[in-house]
Amino acid sequence: LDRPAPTATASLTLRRGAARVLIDNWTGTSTVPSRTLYPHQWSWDSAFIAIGLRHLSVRRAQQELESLLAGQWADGRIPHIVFNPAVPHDAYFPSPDFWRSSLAGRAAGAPASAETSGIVQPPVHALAAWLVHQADPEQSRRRGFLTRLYPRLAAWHDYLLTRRDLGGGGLAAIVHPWEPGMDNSPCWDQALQRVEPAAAGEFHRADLDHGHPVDRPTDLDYGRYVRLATDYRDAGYDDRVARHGFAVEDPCFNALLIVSERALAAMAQELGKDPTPHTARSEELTRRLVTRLWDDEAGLFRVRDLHTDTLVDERSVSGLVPLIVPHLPHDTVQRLHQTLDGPQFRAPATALVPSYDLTGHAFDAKRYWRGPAWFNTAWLIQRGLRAHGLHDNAERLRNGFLEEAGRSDFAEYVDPCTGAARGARHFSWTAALTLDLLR
Ligand code: 9WN
Repeated sequence: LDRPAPTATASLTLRRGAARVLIDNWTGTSTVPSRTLYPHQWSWDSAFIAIGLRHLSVRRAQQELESLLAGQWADGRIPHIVFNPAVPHDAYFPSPDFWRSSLAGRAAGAPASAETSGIVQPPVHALAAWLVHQADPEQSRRRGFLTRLYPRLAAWHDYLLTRRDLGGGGLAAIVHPWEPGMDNSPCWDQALQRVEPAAAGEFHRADLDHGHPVDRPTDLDYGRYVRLATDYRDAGYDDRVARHGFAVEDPCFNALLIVSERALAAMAQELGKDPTPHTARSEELTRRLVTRLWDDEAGLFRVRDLHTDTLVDERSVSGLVPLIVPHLPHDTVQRLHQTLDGPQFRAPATALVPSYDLTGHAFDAKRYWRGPAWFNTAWLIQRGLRAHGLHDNAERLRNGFLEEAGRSDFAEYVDPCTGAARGARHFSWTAALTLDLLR
């Protein structure tokens, strides 16, 4: 699966195709992940999208992040969805009338001016903001981009490291399977067993109007997602009083927090502020990530279930994404590299990284985060490989990414056993990260 770098002509075709996707998915203030499946603004999607948009229009990339932050809550949380009021409620489930953020979330500081969800997604935003700034520092300074973003992003990280340190071990916890952005990963199966699903008749799954049932989470999964979100909403989305039926520490989520904390340090420096609180925090987080989530025998990071305070016995791509953390112990990097190249994650038909262990008991080549290979995790891992000087592997992943993004018409994900495109097409972060890898 060693693909050559794209030729100049192939690069031009890819660049045009990717730009077309982002132009078509732009709503005027932000970008939808997909016109069909996801018709609102999603949190970590927007961060990846801004990273690509900066190559087309720095101004638009800034707007992408700023419109997301318009939905930020007073307690610092950045919601996982900011709803577009022009989109009919039946176009996506759960809709604003399920979350009821402006009413139910008032005490936790939900904005009155926008309807949002009440949960979060991985903190890629500060990394994205810093990369957007770097695309045109002069223009960014003129517009006061970082001056506006820095305090908001710092408040976001503060929220995660105070209200969400549910395990008391200094890492951020997630309280819903939608929060890590890997909704139906087998990593959550054990913890979800404890959650009584909402009855199927209580909700209508709009995702099945556009997506294929074999590609998507099951009805049982959805019953549990609805139950957890309902309970959180009924507790006013207030982490001080909510009794979370699901609480885990996810390696990918926390690795992104570390990298974003380093981006905050760079921003602080640029703004003439003291960067050391951020560098110290990123170092402390790195130590905690290794202490709490590293499994040397498995050769990757694992999820910690906070209800049992044990590591979950599943191997997923989330445990490989921490390669992106720059100051990992040397041995840890070597083990991660071996795991990535071993039988569990080296897929027969894609250069991308499968979302779950190919040899694992729950592996399913088609179903969303239970096996399919995704473009955002490949982008993160190739960045991590580069950060640790593993340039040949990074290049192999990059070339494979570009080839498969083009061949799949910018698919949401691919089947790692056949290479077939799955899920939505013209998916925004696939297009955005293509632009970034084309440089
Ligand atoms: C629920 C938008 C989002 C991504 C997630 C992906 C999927 C939503 C869904 O789509 O989740 O948030 O309806 O399945 O799992 O990573 O951010 O692209």
